Amino acid sequence: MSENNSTRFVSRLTRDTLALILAGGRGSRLKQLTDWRAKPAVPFGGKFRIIDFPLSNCVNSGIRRVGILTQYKAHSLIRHVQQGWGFMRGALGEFVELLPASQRNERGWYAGTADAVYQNIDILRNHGPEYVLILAGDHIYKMDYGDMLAEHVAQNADMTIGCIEVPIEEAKSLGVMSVDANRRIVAFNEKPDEPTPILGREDVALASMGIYVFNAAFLYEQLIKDADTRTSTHDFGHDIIPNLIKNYKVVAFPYKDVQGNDPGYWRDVGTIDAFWSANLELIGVTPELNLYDDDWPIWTHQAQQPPAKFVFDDDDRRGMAVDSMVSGGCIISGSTVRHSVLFSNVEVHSYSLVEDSVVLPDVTIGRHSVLKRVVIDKGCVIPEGTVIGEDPEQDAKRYYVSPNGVVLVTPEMLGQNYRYV
Ligand code: ADQ
Ligand code: ADP
Repeated sequence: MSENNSTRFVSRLTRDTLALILAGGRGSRLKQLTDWRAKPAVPFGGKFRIIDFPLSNCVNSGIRRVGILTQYKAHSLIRHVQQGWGFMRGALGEFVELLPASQRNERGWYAGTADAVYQNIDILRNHGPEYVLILAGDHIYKMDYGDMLAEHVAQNADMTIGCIEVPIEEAKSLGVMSVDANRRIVAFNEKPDEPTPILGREDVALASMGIYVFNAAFLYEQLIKDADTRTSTHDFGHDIIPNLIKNYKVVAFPYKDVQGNDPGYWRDVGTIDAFWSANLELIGVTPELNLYDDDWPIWTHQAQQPPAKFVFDDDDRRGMAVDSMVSGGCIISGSTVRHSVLFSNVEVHSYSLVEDSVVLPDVTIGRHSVLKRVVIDKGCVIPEGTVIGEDPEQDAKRYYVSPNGVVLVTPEMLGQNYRYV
């Protein structure tokens, strides 16, 4: 196929596709950061939320019909999507639609991921897509889904699963597959205690990214079958995939990022440690995840904010940030910020030091504070003279301290009940 024809081929496929983002999980390993919001709504990278990544991947791939399945603590997710993603052009058939668990059948709340999709079959059918792309709402990566759709069609597959090579230890928390020479999946185990390595490579396994392409009619048929199976937990990883590989053509699609890096950047910021380090990695000179790439922009809700401001205090002490990312609306006065990410509207007052920290939006840090290796949740007001990160035992009495010694501070831990998550 000539390049022109193949581009047209892919654009037809993306137009015929409806994407569903599974955004209902809590992400309990993020501790109190997800006490009030679902994991996909967790802020990331200075001004985004995690769900902006799969959503932007859809829009940039040319998939402009997107449903978001929500369940757990969906309020902030819903607000974010409504505020930030209203730019889709309804007149052209584009939409980002929220599909909250609304007890559409006798089963009640969404049981597993497959049940979440099953409960929306009538809505899917009404939209009439040819293909359904199912995505997890909680990973950070940049991927052109058009390539995966093209491969799905070229292989004449019933289902295609995005996959990535991971160290064998990490594979224990993922779905692990084995494939034949044509990348057809011949074995699949969800979160195995002993992951099967890739043949000849003892310490690497082939893991599912939790992203799936289905022919729509085939998906509906399988979901209905699964819904009638009493022994099923109605989950893609546990039930649907292990069943399908027995009788149908299920193919693995190896992930490349949009720059063509194989495997490319893909992060599950599922723990406080992973969340902290993935944010701080962005500060590096050439981070693996490039947020400054005009070819694959990450879209989000942009509040109107003035530029970040760095001011002297009364004693002529400089307010400054080095080796850091500082978002709009921040004011750093007479204090020092080092190797940190400050989200929007953070105020750091005089005589304070913020180091190796991730500060979510709308935080105020009082004078004479010292904060090191801290994740501060949205809306915290840090009282004057607060010291965190010097004495883990002391910190653990009041805050959450991660295995790597990162301290999480939320408004509740400070005795504040601000909650605009
Ligand atoms: P997990 O991520 O552990 O494994 P799961 O907890 O089911 O699977 O979450 C998948 C996605 O669905 C998440 O985005 C989550 O927010 C969402 N979700 C969970 N329950 C939901 C519900 N009831 N309603 C709506 N959305 C819900 C999966 C696969 C593995 C694969 C990993 C990759 O099962 O095989 O390796 O993803 O991370
Ligand atoms: P400190 O940081 O020393 O405790 P302030 O709270 O007075 O001092 O803030 C220091 C500086 O931050 C001010 O001089 C001002 O330039 C800037 N600033 C504070 N609030 C605002 C605001 N609402 N709009 C613009 N600038 C502000």
